[in-house]
Amino acid sequence: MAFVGRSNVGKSSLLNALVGKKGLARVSGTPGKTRLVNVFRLPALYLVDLPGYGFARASKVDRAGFRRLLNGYVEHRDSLAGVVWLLDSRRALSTDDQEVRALLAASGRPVLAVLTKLDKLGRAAAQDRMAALAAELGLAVDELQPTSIVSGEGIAELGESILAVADQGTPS
Ligand SMILES: Nc1nc2c(ncn2[C@@H]2O[C@H](COP(=O)(O)OP(=O)(O)O)[C@@H](O)[C@H]2O)c(=O)[nH]1
Ligand SMILES: [Mg+2]
Repeated sequence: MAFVGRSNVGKSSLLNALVGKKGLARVSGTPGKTRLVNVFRLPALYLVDLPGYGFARASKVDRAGFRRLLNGYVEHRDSLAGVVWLLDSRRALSTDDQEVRALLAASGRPVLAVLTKLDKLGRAAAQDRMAALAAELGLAVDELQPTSIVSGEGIAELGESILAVADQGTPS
């Protein structure tokens, strides 16, 4: 399963929360830090932390390189069971998000849409943002998985969903 999302969305934090090991994936206050593909081997599957996109200070060459990496991974990686796509619950979709969304849709891969940092919103604001993002994505609200590494909300549920997708992706 590959983890995809803009820089600073909380990918590494979520990977650590899922695996239950702080510091396994490098969490950073500095956007654009993860420039390598980090792979975490679990008993049932591999979790792949792809570099974040949309980092404002990244060079054109870096951006193009990232785009090639993501395209190649999503379109050609035979062993890819699915994609966990992270969106910040507080933000509207960026242009990069829109492009990645089109790429994921075109790939036909199973996609788990995850909202991060729900603890930063109050209950009413969280409901509003989830409805707005669902509408923007053309999804039902219950197709978005809200998460927070602070409260632990949604981590176990996401783990279950990942295992279910990985299971379906395993050749028999
Ligand atoms: N409050 C809060 N902060 C978070 C959450 N997830 C990540 N962060 C913070 O967001 C920043 C970026 O996280 P990181 O995992 O490095 O993002 P990445 O660039 O997508 O890998 C760090 O300061 C994290 O502590 C969350 O659920 N709640
Ligand atoms: Mg990271």
